[in-house]
Amino acid sequence: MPERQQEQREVVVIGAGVAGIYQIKRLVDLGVDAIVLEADDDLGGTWYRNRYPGARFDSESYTYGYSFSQELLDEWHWKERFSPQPENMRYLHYVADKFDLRRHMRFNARVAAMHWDERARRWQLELDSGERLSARFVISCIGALSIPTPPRYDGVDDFQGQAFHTYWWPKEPVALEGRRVGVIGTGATGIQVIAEIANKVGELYVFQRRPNWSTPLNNAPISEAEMAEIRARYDEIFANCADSPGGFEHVPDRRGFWNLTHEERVAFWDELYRQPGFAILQANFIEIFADEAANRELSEYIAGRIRERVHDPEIAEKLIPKDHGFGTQRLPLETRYFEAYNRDNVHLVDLSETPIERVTRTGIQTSEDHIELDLIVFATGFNAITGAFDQIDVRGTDGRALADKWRDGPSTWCGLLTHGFPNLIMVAGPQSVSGSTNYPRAIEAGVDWVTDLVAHAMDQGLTRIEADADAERAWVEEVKRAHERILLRRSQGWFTGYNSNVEGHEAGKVRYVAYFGPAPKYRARIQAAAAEGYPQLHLD
Ligand code: NA7
Repeated sequence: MPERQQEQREVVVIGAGVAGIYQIKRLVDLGVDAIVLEADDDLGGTWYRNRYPGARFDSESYTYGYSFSQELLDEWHWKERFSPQPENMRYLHYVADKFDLRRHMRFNARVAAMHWDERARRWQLELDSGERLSARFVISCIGALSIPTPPRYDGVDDFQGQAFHTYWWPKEPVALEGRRVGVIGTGATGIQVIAEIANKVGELYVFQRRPNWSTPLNNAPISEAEMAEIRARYDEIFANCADSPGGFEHVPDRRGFWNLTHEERVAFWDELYRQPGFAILQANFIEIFADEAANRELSEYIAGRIRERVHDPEIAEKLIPKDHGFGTQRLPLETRYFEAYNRDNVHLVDLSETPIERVTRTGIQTSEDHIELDLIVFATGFNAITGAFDQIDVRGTDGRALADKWRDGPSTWCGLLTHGFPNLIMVAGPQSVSGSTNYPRAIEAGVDWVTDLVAHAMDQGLTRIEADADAERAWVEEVKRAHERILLRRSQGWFTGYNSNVEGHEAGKVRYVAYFGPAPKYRARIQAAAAEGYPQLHLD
């Protein structure tokens, strides 16, 4: 313990991204003594880091922004239906400045450890600088996709050119013109970056292990007049999002897949394919998520679209997923992604046929070829949802490590608290609904719930809040049941906790990291818990 007086806070919020910004706003308004600790040197979280070319929302911008301030809604003009990263950062800065939140944030403050002190009923936190703080409550806003996972190929460190994960895309401009660029990974990130840089680089090599389904984003500018209409409709927009299973304005079609003819379904899909964003997924028939025959028919339709757009039929086949149905993994949205493969400078390297053997000093060696490269971009994903917790040495009651408790997968009550770790409250935590919906909508609901709990604790003079072990077990069972109901249960992606670059997260080992029931049902459940005086929690 250092000589000087240790800093004591009522609440420490970890992370100054979309969740942490709103969380600190609510706590400040409540008059709570709170501070945000942010590991990075600025706010913005995912939007601060993911500055690779092509990074943008795939939620409609006006459904992504915060809903809490009428003034903010009146002032802010979203310029594109799906706003790009630089604009998103301007927005988050605008919010932080408008509400004077920056003075409650400390940057370059990475939490290395937090240990529960049962006697004091406080968390003792240690930053990687060695500095210590103590807090009654810790609210984690640490990001579901904040721990990038580069591949574990031999020789990665030997490469003499530039190489980085998309999450670490440098702030300074990266030369692309005339260069030989390799992109490894074809998830939502790879698909954005590939489509954006295909016509800017010399040669582009796409290293694809498994293709993903992807459909058009259908982005467009938002004019002053349209923005005025959106502003007038904000109440309705947020009410629609709150009512929909995924937190979007797109509402599932309930006519019944099998009540329509094949021709009627195709006509409907033709219309959805032209619509913006996740309409093709969220406004589709609900049967596509659980009924294999329905899903197969839709997948075949989308495959047909890919065949239409890619000139070379062999390449088209390689870009069509054969191992999972449409919408059973996170759906990437694209802008002229498939057309990129019609360019002479874009080369698809199918790793299922010619796997990468190693990275060399000058490029990538596959089982067939050595490909010379100037720049390698790893779009290889994240240690999703639990990864950011694993980075902190979190010790609960009896010194138990959270990483141990969650070794085979997380276990929480509604993604908000976890037994054995009192006073740690999670916004968008594992097994909450956030991972599977329009993030900020779920985040706002989560922050509001957490803030009410903190207010309740202050009111009642509570110093210890812990999830009940049985209530937690029941929630984990509910999370599993929701998985079992949908085809997604068999897919390999971060929704099911798969990541080939992380030990123990291999294919076939499902980690129940997110709740896939409808968002309104989830929200009703946590609101009911609050209304009933939190029977699933031990309050003391
Ligand atoms: P994802 O969706 O996890 O995609 C990662 C991609 O990288 C995927 O195509 C993987 O192929 C591929 N990958 C991962 N490791 C390797 C190795 N070692 N070799 C070759 N290819 C590899 O991450 P994203 O960043 O695209 O998206 C994450 C979320 O960020 C996204 O859903 C948005 O919400 C924002 P695989 O399928 O595993 O064979």
